[in-house]
Amino acid sequence: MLKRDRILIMLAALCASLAPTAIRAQSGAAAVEIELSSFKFRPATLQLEHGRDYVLHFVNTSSGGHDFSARSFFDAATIAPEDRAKLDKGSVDLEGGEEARIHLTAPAPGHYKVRCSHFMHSTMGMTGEIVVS
Ligand SMILES: [Cu+2]
Repeated sequence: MLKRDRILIMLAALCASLAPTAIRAQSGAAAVEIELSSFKFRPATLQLEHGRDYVLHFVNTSSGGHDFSARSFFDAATIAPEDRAKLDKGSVDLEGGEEARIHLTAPAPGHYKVRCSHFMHSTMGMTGEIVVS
């Protein structure tokens, strides 16, 4: 076998081993828009499918700060490594007008609570739920 052919075969094998990751990254990840405002999440209930890839796009449309605090959900989900730093103790914190995208794979089926942890915001109705089925 020519040395060049061996190199080509090795390259083909390398590409094959990398392909699943590349496909997953470009993905069939479903985009989900979540608006944070004073004092609600829209939608208030997110319906996700266990094991499916998502891009959660959080947008704070108000002038004040809010967060999307869902520790049990984010702890159980598989968060893309490049997005892990956007979470602090299971919470995405956004100043007024800010947005963030988190790529993740939905965790085990269940009901996961969501709230804004800013002072009094959940009392004023800023709560929600993620339902994974
Ligand atoms: Cu809030």
